[in-house]
Amino acid sequence: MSSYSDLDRQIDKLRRCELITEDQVQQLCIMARDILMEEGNVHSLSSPITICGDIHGQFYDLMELFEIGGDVPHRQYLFLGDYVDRGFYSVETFLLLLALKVRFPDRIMLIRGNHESRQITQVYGFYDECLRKYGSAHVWHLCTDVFDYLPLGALIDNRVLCVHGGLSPSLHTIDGIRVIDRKVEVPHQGPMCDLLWSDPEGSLDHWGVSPRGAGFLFGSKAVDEFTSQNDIAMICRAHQLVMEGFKWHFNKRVLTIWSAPNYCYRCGNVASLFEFRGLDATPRYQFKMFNEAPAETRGNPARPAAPDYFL
Ligand SMILES: [Mn+2]
Repeated sequence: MSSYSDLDRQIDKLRRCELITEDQVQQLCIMARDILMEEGNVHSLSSPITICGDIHGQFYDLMELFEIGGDVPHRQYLFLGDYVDRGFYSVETFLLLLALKVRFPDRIMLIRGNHESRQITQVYGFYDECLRKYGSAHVWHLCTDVFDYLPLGALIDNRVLCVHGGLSPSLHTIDGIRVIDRKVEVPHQGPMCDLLWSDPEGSLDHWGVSPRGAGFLFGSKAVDEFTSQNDIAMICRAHQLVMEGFKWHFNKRVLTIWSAPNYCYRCGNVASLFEFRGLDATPRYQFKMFNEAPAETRGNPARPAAPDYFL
């Protein structure tokens, strides 16, 4: 087993965007799995907490995020998934977040996004990156095995439900999420798939077909019913690029948070963090906005930008 000092050295290395060895990755993934296995599908957390949306391998922008939001373990973080694919540093990004999780399990929470999947990462970059940086698919296998253990959601102060995508027509209660057998590859359909793939749609009452080909579009009445039945104040999710970094839907009962500035190094969007401090009579929170890391700190991208379609 690695000691904390070994782990701290690996974290220092990863913070410099340097790779740790394959043996260290293996050890880290074993420890991470043991921790994640003990977490429920919907992990309970307490405010104050900083909630972050998609990162997508933009390592140097993640460093900006910690610069703006404060460091682990001084701040408590919840990341809403999509750590990998698209950006140039999925390996370093995921391994750093995982190492922080192992080192400070109660101060950083990682839930699963639709990109934390064997199938998606073979198309959108993470698999190729592992092959390029480690010379084999071993690290990809280790990481994607950890993906299966990531929780599907988190519940803050019993009143704010956090998931990567959104609601599912086949889930009416949070208890219904709690009993899913999550320790599998993301299925192509069904409740687990929907939690990771769905999007809010303002023009809908209930449910619509998603143009993504997975998950659903959910409307205002679907949100009404779910929030009142489960006595929650709001749903916080990520999954969709918003140029302004965050977006409210349905009279502030659903929030989209996006934390990859200048997504794919060319979208020109700002990113944000959601600092949630609790619910009294009204929710107390603050958004912190941030831009991409300066070009001189991020080095040269190893390959051209990704194609047009943003999953
Ligand atoms: Mn997503």
